[in-house]
Formats: sequence, C-alpha cells, structure tokens
Amino acid sequence: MRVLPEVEAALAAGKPVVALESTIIAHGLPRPDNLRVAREIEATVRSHGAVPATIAILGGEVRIGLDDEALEALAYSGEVAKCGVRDLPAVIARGEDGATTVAATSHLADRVGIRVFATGGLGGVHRGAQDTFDESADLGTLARTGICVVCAGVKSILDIPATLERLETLNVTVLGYGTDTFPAFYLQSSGVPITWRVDSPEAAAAVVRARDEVGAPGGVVVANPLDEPMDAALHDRVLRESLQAAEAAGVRGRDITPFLLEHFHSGTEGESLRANVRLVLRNAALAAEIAAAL
Ligand code: PSU
Ligand code: MN
Repeated sequence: MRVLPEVEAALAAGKPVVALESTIIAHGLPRPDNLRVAREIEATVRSHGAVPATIAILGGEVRIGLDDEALEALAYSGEVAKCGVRDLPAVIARGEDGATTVAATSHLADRVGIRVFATGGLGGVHRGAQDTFDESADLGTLARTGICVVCAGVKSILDIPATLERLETLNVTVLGYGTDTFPAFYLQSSGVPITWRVDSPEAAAAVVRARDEVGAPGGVVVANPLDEPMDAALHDRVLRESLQAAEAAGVRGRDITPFLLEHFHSGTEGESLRANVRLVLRNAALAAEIAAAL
C-alpha cells in the first residue's frame, strides 16, 4: 500500500481525512467530465477542512490518496477493472489497474484508519434479486467495516425497500441527514421511512463515536438527500428505458450497475449527470464536516 504523504501526515496528526472511491471516476461518470469532477470532489473536501484520499489500484499497488497524474491515469485509461473486495487480490497480483467500489474503498480506508468516506450512491439489492441473488457486496462489507459513508441513498435502478431490509439485517446503522425517509439518489425521497435522523455533522459524528464505544461491527451510512432533485417524470421514463435496455442486452453480474448508470446519463441528456455531480459534491462537503467533527 502506498499512502500519499499528505494523507499519512494528516492521519498521524489526527487531522480529518475523507476517503473517496474511484469506480465513480472510472465507471460511474462519462469522460472527460469524470476527471474534472474527480478534481472538484477533492477540492470540495479541502475547502470544508479535510484532506481527500481517493483510493485506487495502479499497476498492482494500492494507492491511498492520488496525485493529479494518478487521477488522470485513472480517468482516461479505459483499462481499469471495477474492483470489489474480492477482486483486489487478483488485480494486485497481476499488477493491473483497478477502480475501487464502495465496498473495496471502505475496506482499504478502514485498514489505514480513515473513518469517513464520501460517495454518490451505495450498491444494493437489484430488482429481481429473488431469482438472480444479485446483491452488491457493498452491503456485506458495510456489515463488518466501521466506516461512516456519506451517500445520497441508492438509485431507483435498485430495489430500495429490499436494500433497506438487508441493511437492517446486516446491522448497518442508517441515518437520514435532515430527512426521515431514505433518499433515492436523483430523487429526494424513496418514500421509505428510516428510523434515525441527524441534523448536523456533530450529531452524525456523535453516532460514529457511540458506535465505537458499543463495539457495533458495522458501518454508519449517512443518507444525504439532493437539494435540487431531477424532474420525476423524466426520471421515471429513463429508469424504465434503462431497465428494459439491460434486459434486452442480457447484461449480467458486475456489468449491470455501470450499464444502467451509462444508460441513465445518455437518456437524460446530461440532466442526471448534473444531478450526480451536485450530489457527490454535497456529500464530499458533508463528509469533510463530519470528519472534522470527529
Ligand atoms: N451506484 C451509483 N454510482 C456508482 C456506483 C453505484 O449510483 O458509481 C458504483 C459504486 O462504486 C458501487 C458499485 O460500490 O457501483 C456497486 O456495484 P455492484 O452493484 O456491482 O456491487
Ligand atoms: Mn452484482
């Protein structure tokens, strides 16, 4: 593992650090916006008082914190494998490049002592999972990783009620940030109620500290709704089309999430992309504030 000196110094001094994932850069956002957005996310973490640590695998080496050259390689290479936790050993042994999912980012951040992580949306239970068993490894990883993940909930490409049921079973603490319902990424609310609400970074940090004190095994998800959601009619139409296109193309397994994301972005002519960027930046800002409060 190579930890960027700035990140190492911040961790040693107990200063706030925020982990950032790389799948969103390599597979979640289209080029060339992805590099610009990756830089903006890092700048937002900084302007809110924390040190950013984007996590990826480059040439078989785990990198905690990327310099600009590494960020560019990741954004433009096109040869970057999507890495969950189980893919890390193979990609590292082969000396290849890998973009880390929420699961792999959480796992690696936890290993170096980073407590807070900002992303767009979590993976979850896919529609039809009762037949396919397709549930993101993000959920199982959060069940045993004591990290605080700030996200905008999960996309409606997934089965949201089932995802929340699984998070309950897996002992993952879910907090609504200024909301009593779970957000649905592009939409402010999925309509599914959540039990616990916090209204400030300090309140979220207090939950994370209490989690440590009781020795709860899982992570803390802070679900931060988007303030300017997408047009609901456009959202519903493109959602229907994306799901149909995935079915027609016979997309399976780990390709499903990137396929649906790509289809969503092209189908809304950039509106979903704008919403996506906006919510990631909001999550980066909140994560930095929570890290500072911790
Ligand atoms: N959901 C999004 N944007 C993303 C992802 C999910 O709205 O970029 C990415 C994240 O990296 C997440 C991964 O961890 O997809 C989940 O993929 P899978 O469903 O194959 O576990
Ligand atoms: Mn899957």
